[in-house]
Amino acid sequence: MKKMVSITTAAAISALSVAGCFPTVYAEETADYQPETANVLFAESIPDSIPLLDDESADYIFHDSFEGGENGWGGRASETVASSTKAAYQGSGSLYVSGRSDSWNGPIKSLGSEFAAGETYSFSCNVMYETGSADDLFHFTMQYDAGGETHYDKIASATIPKGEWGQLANKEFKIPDGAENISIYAETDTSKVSFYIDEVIAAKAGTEIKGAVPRTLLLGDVNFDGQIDALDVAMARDGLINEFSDKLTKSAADVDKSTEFEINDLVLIQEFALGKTTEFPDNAPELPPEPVSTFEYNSAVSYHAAPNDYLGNCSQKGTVHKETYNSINGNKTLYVYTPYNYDPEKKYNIFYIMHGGGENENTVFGTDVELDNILDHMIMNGDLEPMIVVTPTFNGGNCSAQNFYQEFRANVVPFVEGKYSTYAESTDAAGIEASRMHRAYGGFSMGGVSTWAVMQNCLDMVGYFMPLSGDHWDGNSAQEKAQSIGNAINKAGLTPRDYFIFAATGSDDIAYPNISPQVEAMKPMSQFVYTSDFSQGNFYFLVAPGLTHWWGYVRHYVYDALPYFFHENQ
Ligand code: FER
Repeated sequence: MKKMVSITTAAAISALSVAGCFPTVYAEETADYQPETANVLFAESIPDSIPLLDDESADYIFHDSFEGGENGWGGRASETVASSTKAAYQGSGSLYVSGRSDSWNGPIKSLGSEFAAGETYSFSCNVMYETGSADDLFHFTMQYDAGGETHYDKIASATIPKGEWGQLANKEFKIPDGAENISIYAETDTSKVSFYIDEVIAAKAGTEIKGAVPRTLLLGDVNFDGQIDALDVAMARDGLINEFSDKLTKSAADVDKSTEFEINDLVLIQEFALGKTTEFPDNAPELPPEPVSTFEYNSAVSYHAAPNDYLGNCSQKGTVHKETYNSINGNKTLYVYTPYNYDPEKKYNIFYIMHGGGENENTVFGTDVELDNILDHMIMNGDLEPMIVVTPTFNGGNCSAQNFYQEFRANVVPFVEGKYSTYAESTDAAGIEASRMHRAYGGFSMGGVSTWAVMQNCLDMVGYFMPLSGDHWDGNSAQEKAQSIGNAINKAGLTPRDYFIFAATGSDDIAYPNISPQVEAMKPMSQFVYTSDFSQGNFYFLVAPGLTHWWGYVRHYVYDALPYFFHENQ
């Protein structure tokens, strides 16, 4: 269906002039512009912004439009399925599914005896969702029994942008031979987002069933026809008077991205349509500063040893679990500390802490360090929120302190966080990245070396870092070491609110002469804002007077640093 264009460019210009805000230079320049010619072109090329369903109902076997009922649809599991007038692709009703506990939950309908196994049909379903990620992958699926098994065959799949109706359609879908108990349903690929379906149609094979075409944003293309021309000027002018009915249209008209559609946007669209300009100015407001926590930091925290009783047994003990897992460096062991009263229904921050050279995964919870006792007391006394602490190892196979980050990414994090309850909603890359501000990594000596390497290579996984008595081993000079970290941060595209570093050592530690120059080289860099008040900055170096290279001291650095983690940028 095509629409005739009734408004002319000249009319659009005069409307602007009437508005009184139009630059005066236009009279001459419009002389060689030919609105008539342009309008002939527009009349040929402008489709309706939302294609209407063809009224070829003769070919339809059913057409569920959810105008006031569920049309025989229900849920596959315990999700809620109900007709809704909050959104509709056509008419005023649709079917809404919410409370989905799995991606395969969704609205389902069984097909009647008019559908036969071995026959081919045309199926179409329109889908829309309003929350969560910018787009989502949906499937329109057929469930049936055959050969003693239940099968799930995809009729059609599509990635649909948030807030837009999109179609899942297949005009030649064959119901497999021998299929019985046949149903059709809509689902997502992985998300549990709530969604709407509308105008579900089945028809004779080959029937072209029209459906929703999601619009894509192009600044100035107010009518979503793929070009910026006189019709957009006319629609924009209407929008100024009557306001746009939906957000995407307003965004397309707000060509300077000021977040408001105003007369200057109309002028800019006009200039563009006339060929006077080829781009729009960017007046996007600067983003407001990210919220900061109200945690009471000390801005220059100094060394304090944990109280003596923190080193002994605690009446509220957590549990240290021995775990074995397969890794790129062979079969390995690590330990997982879960806090007193660990509840797998809750989410916990997680801290991975690495031993030093000549040590192993037993060291940190072993008799030399007994960090679990300190953690127990800190959590019991409210110094620390209950959290999970993991002691992996860089021993084994081809593993080293410098390349442990590979195993950390490939095996350690997915294994541990698939088994214990952290903020990671999934252990794929997206789930780990989304929870990175709830994940910390630290280590002593060679474990400190591994910490800088994890920082350089796993910024997408970890938000908080605690290098203890170890420096970075990429770079010959302090400047090169600092720069290699800075480059990784730039490459990750992070801001200084996205990562926090609490480094520590003793003034008499053998590593102090290595770390101190690196810290000094980092301080002036734009990526680092030096303070232990992480509501204001992101980098601190605690130096304990007189202390040497020994876990007996270093465990107290953990006591000082760990309460400062996990408050920012949640
Ligand atoms: C340092 C980083 C690591 C350092 C020493 C180590 C002397 C490790 C030493 C070892 O495990 O023997 O900056 O400084």
